[in-house]
This record gives sequence, C-alpha cells and structure tokens, in this order.
Amino acid sequence: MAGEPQADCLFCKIVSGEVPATVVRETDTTVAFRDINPQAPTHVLVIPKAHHPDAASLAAAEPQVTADVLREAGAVAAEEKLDETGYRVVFNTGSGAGQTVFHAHAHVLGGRGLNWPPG
Ligand code: IU
Repeated sequence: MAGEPQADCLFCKIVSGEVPATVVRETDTTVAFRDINPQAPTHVLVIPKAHHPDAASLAAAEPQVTADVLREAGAVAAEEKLDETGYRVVFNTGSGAGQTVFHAHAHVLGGRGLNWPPG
C-alpha cells in the first residue's frame, strides 16, 4: 500500500533504524541525515518517513508531508547557515535524472558555489 515501509528500501531501513545514518533533524513525518557521498560541504537528505518512490508520488499522496519535507530542508539550511550564502534543494526524479534510491528525498546542497544549469 502507498506509504507503507518496503522491505527492500534502504531509506525505509534508515527510518526504522535498521541502517545507521548521521541524523541531523527528525520530526513525526520526516528524517534529515547526511549523505554518505557528499557532493558539497553540506549535503543532507530530507526524506518522508512514509515510503513513496519519488517527489511527485509523495506530493500526490501526502501534500502535507511534502510541505513538511520542504520546511525541514529550509530548517537544515538555516542550521547549516546556508540561508546566508544560498543553497539548492534537488529532487532527482527517474534514473535518467540520476535518481538511484526510489524513496522520495530532497537533497539540500550548499557551502560552495553552485553552477546553473546543473549537469
Ligand atoms: P539520488 O538522487 O537517488 O541519486 O540520491 C540518493 C542519495 O543517497 C545519493 O546521494 C547517495 O550518496 C545517498 N545514499 C546515502 O546517503 N546512504 C546510502 O546508504 C546510500 C545512498 I546506498
């Protein structure tokens, strides 16, 4: 069922604590943790606790939780002092766009100059 934990999902295992992660923030509906392969001095992932395969699926099923994810992305940026210099929030969607984990997640990237357009 939509939103239920998936046995083969790495991020569901981070939510349950089965797989360790460096958690920086947690709410009733979200977890924020440091990416294991950071692409910038700050690289944090914000995920919904509920399993949805990508951001659009999450938004269709749980708009309030989508707002929670975006609010938490802003809170991470503020904690890391990125709101002073600028930061990027990215939802890679589909393998052609670089999505490798099919549990919705926002990348919060900052602490260095970020080019546009992205690669
Ligand atoms: P993507 O947008 O689906 O490519 O992002 C997945 C991210 O999850 C990617 O940046 C990985 O480095 C990150 N990640 C992680 O933080 N911990 C893990 O155990 C695994 C991937 I596997």
